[in-house]
Amino acid sequence: MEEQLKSLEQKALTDIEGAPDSKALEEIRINYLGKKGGLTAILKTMGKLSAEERPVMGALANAVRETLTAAIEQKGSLLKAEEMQKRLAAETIDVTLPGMRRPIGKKHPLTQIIDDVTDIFLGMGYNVAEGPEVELDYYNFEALNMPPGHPARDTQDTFYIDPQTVLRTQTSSVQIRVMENQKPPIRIISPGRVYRSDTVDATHSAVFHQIEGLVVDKGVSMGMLKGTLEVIAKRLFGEETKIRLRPHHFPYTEPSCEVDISCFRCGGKGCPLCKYEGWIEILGAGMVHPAVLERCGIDTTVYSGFAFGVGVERLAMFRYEIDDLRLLYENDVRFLSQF
Ligand code: 2NL
Repeated sequence: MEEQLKSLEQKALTDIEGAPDSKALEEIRINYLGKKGGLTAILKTMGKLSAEERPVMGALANAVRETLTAAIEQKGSLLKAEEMQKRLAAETIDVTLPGMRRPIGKKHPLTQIIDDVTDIFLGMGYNVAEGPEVELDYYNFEALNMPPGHPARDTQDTFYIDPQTVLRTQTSSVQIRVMENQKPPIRIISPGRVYRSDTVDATHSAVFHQIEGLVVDKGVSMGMLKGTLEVIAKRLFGEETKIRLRPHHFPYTEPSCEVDISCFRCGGKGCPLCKYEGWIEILGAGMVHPAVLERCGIDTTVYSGFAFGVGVERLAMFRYEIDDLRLLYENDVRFLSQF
């Protein structure tokens, strides 16, 4: 038996030494030291030994088990270290390779216009006011001199939620709310989404954007309105741009006007962009109607105001020379990335 044990030990040590990897080493361990392994098989024959031999062989078997266990442990940590080295080498990341560039987005042309106009007005001391898109009929119409039955509030042009509630048709409603809650001086613009029950075509959309402006203070005049509009026109369309005011009618301003800019493409000579007019209509404006101010609790013996409204899509179509406004809503990056 002693020889059997010695020979098993020798063979096992040779196998352990030659194990190519951790997996093979584990197989070797099971082969020699496992429940059905070589050492157990020898120990099972211990019964045949004499009472004197048995403890001696038992001790020898234990010594063999300890020797082999230690050898396996030592080889195991050696193999583990080797395997880790190999993995590190195989999984090395080349940090000098060029990275994958993330495509960077840009502002939607409508957002660009709103942001540009907002910047110009912030620079002149205006604040930005926002308000609900689902609005009371009162703020959208009645407060602006459009009582029930007034032609300008024709049900055809308005999305009604219920008889008192509409999707706002202009952002004037926001400005009425500000006038109710703040004392003059008031200098605000209200950019935002507005809704009209229009059939969609190249120049109409049921959902579009507007920027309105409002100034209320002592001594506010039509001249100040004209000066203000001139500043925006020049900033948006170039310093050589001229403006022209034509008489018009809005229920909420008196007097009212429509405002044209000289064509930035031909300088006023006439071209396809301005339809050979030399002028392009860009906004509506006027002095706030005294009845509108009074309804908001503003004393018209002390204060006066001017207001204007501009369609953002219309500005975008001229500024970027887009001939169909539906392109602005399709979110096709090939189109949007040009601006
Ligand atoms: C247009 C016309 C305009 C206003 C909007 C306004 C607001 C208040 C009081 C009086 Cl709170 N007026 N806004 C005034 C004149 C014209 O917009 O054609 N927009 C596209």
